[in-house]
Amino acid sequence: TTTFTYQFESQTFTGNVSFPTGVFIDGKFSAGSKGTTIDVINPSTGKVVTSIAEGTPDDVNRAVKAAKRAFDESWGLKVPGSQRGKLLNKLADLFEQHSDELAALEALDNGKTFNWAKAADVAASIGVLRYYAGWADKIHGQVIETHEDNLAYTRHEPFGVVGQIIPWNFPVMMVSWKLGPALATGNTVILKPSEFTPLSALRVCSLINEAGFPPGVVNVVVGYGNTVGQAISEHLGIDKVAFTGSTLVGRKIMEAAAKSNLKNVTLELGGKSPNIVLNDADLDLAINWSVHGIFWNHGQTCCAGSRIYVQSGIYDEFLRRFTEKAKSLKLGDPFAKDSYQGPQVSQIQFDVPHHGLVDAGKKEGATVHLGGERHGNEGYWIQPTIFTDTKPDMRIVQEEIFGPVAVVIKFEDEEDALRQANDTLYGLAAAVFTTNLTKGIQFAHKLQAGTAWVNCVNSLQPNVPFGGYKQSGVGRELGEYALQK
Ligand code: TXE
Repeated sequence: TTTFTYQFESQTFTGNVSFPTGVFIDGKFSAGSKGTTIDVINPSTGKVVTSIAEGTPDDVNRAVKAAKRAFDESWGLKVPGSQRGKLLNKLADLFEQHSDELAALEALDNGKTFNWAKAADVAASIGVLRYYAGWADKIHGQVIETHEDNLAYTRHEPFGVVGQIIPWNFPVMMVSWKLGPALATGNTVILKPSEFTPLSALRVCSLINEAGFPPGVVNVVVGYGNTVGQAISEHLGIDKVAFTGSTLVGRKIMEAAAKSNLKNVTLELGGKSPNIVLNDADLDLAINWSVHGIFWNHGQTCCAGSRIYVQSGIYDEFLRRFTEKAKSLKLGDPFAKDSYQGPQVSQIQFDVPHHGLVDAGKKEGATVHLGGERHGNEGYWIQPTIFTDTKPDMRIVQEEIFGPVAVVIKFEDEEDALRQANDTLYGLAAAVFTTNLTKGIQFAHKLQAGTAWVNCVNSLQPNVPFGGYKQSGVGRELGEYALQK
């Protein structure tokens, strides 16, 4: 097992960060069964940081055996909820103690800025772990009266071994969203991080040992989707799979689950979330949130407010000030104090938004109002980009771009805005800006989305459920809801 030490020297974080590079099974790190490795790239430069062990389907088999044994012998309902909660709280403490390090790892292989990673991703992860630690000893069923001499009761039992496949856009936060409810309810886990961003999850493995979780309760196998991801989805020894990623892969996972053992599936998939700004909106508020909605995390956010519908009375002023604000965002070294935007995560996540969709928008005749080009000569930066003069059926209006690319669309009539907002195969999130709260709430109820925000965006709380309508997903994460399935 190798541990790699990376030396950071930046204005924000200076020091060494060590992270293990093996597959993590039964509490131990080892090479993958084939002995091959995956190169981890720093998206700011396009250069290799290190290489880590490549997990394989054989490693998944090994992990399932360890997870099953741990479930039967040292976890599940054998361990009191209070003990599961204590360990989750200990893990949260360790996240707190190592938050600089975890944030630095996010900046290193994901490219998000250190400051955002620390203030948002790592802080939110701690909140989620603590929230589920609190639930661990409060999970119970009901007593149901059936007849005077008779009663029935329900028991909330864990699934057993659960598979968790997560993406690269919020690497450490997705670890917490997945581990929190699964461990609180007594499941054991095989987690597959994205092959692009494995470093923070690997570091978390050593924190899991340090916290004192019994070996085999959490196993982490980094590998490719079509090998390790597929093996998890079709494994007969896995009782549930939870996935966050593309709608395309979500379909494959559901199919593999159906064809194997009908394992329970939750999916958190893509989105093309509308953000509606009405004539009576507080413009400062609407502009600030709209900028954050699409440009935060470089547009690589499943609930990004990528379609901005603005009512005609304020359209010109909104567009002018939204553009100014977008122009002022500082692109640069993720470790620099004043950077807002780092690079896209990978060559492919640069090519698809930039060469695929931005070029499609230009060809289909939309106006590039701002940006539309690469930023810098190395790494994967895309300029904050705004399209106007779009048509509803254009690809940039319909498809998830997953880059810093907004379409701003003028509308007259509120009913028309609602119709356009709902004209999508997705339904993850939506937002409306208005100072008339009654209208805001009425609007929110008519938006076909798992989450509808009024006068804010991207507000994710540990205790509030999150998930999609339509092809944005199946099931809910976070909140009490995530304990149920
Ligand atoms: O996602 P994938 P990609 C969207 C976004 C993005 C697009 C493609 O639009 O541009 O998806 O990104 C694993 N069986 N989102 O291709 O492939 C993979 O290894 C099992 C939205 O990177 O879905 C990784 O761990 N697993 C999204 C995870 O799936 C498979 C976040 C996600 O990768 C697999 C990411 C297979 N056959 C992308 N193939 C969100 N909802 O936030 C791949 N994987």
